[in-house]
Amino acid sequence: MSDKTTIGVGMIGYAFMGRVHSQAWRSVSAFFDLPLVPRMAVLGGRSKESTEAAAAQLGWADVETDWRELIKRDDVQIVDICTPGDSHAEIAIAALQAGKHVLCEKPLANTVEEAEAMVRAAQAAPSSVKSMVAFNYRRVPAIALARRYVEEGRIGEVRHVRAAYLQDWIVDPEFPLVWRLQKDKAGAGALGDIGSHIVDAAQFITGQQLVGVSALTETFIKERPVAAASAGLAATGTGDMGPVTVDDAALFIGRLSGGGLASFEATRFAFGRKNAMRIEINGSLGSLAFDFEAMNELWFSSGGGGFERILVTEPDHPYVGAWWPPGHGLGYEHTFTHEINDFLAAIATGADPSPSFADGLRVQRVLEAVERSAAEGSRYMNVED
Ligand code: SOE
Repeated sequence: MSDKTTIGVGMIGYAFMGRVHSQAWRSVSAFFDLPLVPRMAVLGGRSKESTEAAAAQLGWADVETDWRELIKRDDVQIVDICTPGDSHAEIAIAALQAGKHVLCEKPLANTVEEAEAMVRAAQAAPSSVKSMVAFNYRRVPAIALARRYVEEGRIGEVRHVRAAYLQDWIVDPEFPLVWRLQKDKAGAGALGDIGSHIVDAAQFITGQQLVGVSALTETFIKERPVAAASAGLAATGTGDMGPVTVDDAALFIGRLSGGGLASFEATRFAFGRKNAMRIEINGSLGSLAFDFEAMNELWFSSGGGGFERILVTEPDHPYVGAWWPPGHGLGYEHTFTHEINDFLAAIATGADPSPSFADGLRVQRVLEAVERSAAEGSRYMNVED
C-alpha cells in the first residue's frame, strides 16, 4: 500500500505559464519522491469552451469559469495562479483566506500595496497554509549551484553583480499590444516581467538585498496594433493602434546590503537574444557566470586563469539526480518541476517555502524604487522597507 497522500490542485490561467505549470504538475511525482502526489483537479479560465479544450490537452480533470468557485471546491487544496499580475492579489488573498496553499506567478503583484496586502494575508493564514512566488530561475540547477558556491565561500566577498535579461520578441514595431505591454494588466514592462527575475536571482545567489538603485527606463515604441489574439509570446493584431503604457527597457545600478555593487539590464529590444538571462558575480576570491541560453553550464573562475566550464549535469548537482545521466541536460520546463517539487515538499514537511510572498514583496519594492528613480532623472533611491 502507498504511504502517499493525494493533494488537489486548482490552477487559474492556461496560457504560456499555465502550460508550463501543467507540465510540472503532471511530471513532478514521476521524478521526485514526495509524500504528496498532486491531482490536477480543476483548471480555471473565463471561457468554458476554451478552458475545457485546454484542460483536455493539459491533463486537468474539470474546469471552472469563475475563480471564486474554484477556490471554494473541496477537491482543491492548492491554488496555482498563472494569470496576469492585475488579478494576483485578489485571487491569492481569497485563496489564503479560504485556507488554500497558494503558488503565485511572478512578479508577485502589480504594485507594492497589492504585494503588501498579499504578505499580510499569508502571515494571517495558519502556519500550515503555505504560499510561494514562482521565481522559477532559482530552480535552474546551475543557479542553485552558484548559490551553493557563494554560501561555501568559494568566490569570497561579493563585489559586483552584473545581471542582464535580454529578449527580442517585441522588437518589431508591428508586434501587437499584448497584455504584457499594458500597465493596468502587467504593472510594468521589461522591468516587471524579466527585470524581476534578475533582481530575485541576484538576491538569491548572493544572499543579500538590494538597498538602493539608480535607474533609466524607456519606451521605444509608443503605439502598437491592438492585439486580436495571442498564444504564448506570439500574437496577431487588429487594424487599430493603442498606446504602450509600460517600459520597453530598464537599466539600473544598485548597492547590495553587503556593500557590493550591481548592474541590471532588462530589455526586449536585444535582437538575436531570445531568453538570455545572464548573471555574473565577481567576488574577492573568484567569479561565477551564467547564461540561460546555455542553462546546463556554470562558469567558475577561482582567481588564477580564466573561467572553468562546469557542466551542471552531475547527480550531486542541485535537482539533477532526479533526472538523466551526466551530460544529458535539462530545459526550461524542468525549473518549474523543481519549483513545484520544493513547494510540495514544504507543504508536506511544514517548512516555509522560498521565495515567500515577503521575498516577492522585497522584489516589488526594488521595482518600485527603479520606477521612482527613473521618474526623477535617475536619482539614487533607497529601497524602502
Ligand atoms: C516573457 O518575457 C517571459 O515569458 C516571462 O514572462 C517569463 O517569466 C520568462 O521566464 C520568459 O519570458
